[in-house]
Amino acid sequence: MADVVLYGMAFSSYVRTARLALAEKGVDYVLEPVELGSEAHGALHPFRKMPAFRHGPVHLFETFAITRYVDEAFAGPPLQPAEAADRAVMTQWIGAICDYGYTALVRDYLFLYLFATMRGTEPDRSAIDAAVPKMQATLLTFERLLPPGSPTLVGGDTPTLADFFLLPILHYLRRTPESASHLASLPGLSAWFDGIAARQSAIDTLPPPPPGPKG
Ligand SMILES: N[C@@H](CCC(=O)N[C@@H](CS)C(=O)NCC(=O)O)C(=O)O
Repeated sequence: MADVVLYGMAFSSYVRTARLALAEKGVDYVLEPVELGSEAHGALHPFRKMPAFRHGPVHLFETFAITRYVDEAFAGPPLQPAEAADRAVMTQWIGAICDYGYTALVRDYLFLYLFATMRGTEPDRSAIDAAVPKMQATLLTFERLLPPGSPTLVGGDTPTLADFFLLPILHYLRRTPESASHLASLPGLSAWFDGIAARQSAIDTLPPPPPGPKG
């Protein structure tokens, strides 16, 4: 049995965040798929979400907990700032990405495209039109929070966990029309994305296309 196991699907943005942290630290691990919502899944994650994580006797869920553990338990480059104030800014970014960002960008917008792909139907045009203003406002807020010209969200030269929470979401937003054109108008976020997406960890964790309709 592998020493480090990440449970989840490679197309999930949160799973990719955990994979990015593991890749940046150079940790060998196995990515084990879960049957979403199954009893076996419930045994791994009490809320039946992904990812879940195991390292020997350590069992974890919640991506921030998993990635902090990966950073602190393994050798390799630090993924959290040394200074308390910078670490707080990193945590602030992660909170904003997982709360306001995930809601406006993923749940209320990207999922409209994802579920249509999974059903093999056209996305709901009126629902997309209703979600676009919040998606645009959220990305504009992220653009304004990014320190000017910075290659990282916190402002240093090297990425922190915060960068690995936002990258997987922007990866998908660059593939849907309204968000792609809005991102093209945001120079800071666009340059930030290009820098982080060029890292080896990002190339090694590129997600497969979302699953299509069954049967
Ligand atoms: N707060 C959780 C969120 C995890 C989450 O929402 N994962 C999504 C995939 S990106 C999921 O499991 N979705 C499946 C479902 O809701 O059934 C974390 O930080 O890990």
